[in-house]
Amino acid sequence: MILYYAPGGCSLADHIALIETGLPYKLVRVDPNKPTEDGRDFTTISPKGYLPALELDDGTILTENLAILAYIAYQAGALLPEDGIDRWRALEATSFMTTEFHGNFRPILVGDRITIADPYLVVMLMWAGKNEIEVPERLTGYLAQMKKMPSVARALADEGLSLTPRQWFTDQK
Ligand SMILES: N[C@@H](CCC(=O)N[C@@H](CS)C(=O)NCC(=O)O)C(=O)O
Repeated sequence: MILYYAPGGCSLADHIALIETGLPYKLVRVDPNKPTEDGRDFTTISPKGYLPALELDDGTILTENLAILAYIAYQAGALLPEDGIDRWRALEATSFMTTEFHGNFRPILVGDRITIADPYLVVMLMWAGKNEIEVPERLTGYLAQMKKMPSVARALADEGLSLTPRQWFTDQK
């Protein structure tokens, strides 16, 4: 699989999920109005021009965070409980973030297991930090815990980002 990403963009959620599951993947960086890292016009890969995009092993391109995160979870048999209400809560929370994250940040965590909602919430909370938007202490504590996860630290390092989002987009490679 190939994840087309922009450093610190919402594709970071998929990047963390890929690392967390241990599935094999490659990264191709996409910057606005530039050829992809490997020299292609991104709109020939994904005509919408939006990130993230995931290229499956058969060349199929999948877009939309909710679909990509659910696909990663399905392939790995992880990050999305197989049944029970937590499965639907994880999808509910991820859908809420993809559609409504510009609204209020709310405590929407699912149970005590990591699901596909968590990497997305990490990105949203980091964006909040970058924009100096205050979030409830409970979520600040959650983010501090999540930043200690090896998958989060590795995804940030791979994208050339610091743990302090305020510096994002100025300290990129
Ligand atoms: N609904 C999409 C939204 C994706 C999205 O907004 N991606 C941003 C990067 S974080 C983007 O590619 N923006 C490009 C643009 O606005 O032209 C999803 O959840 O995947």
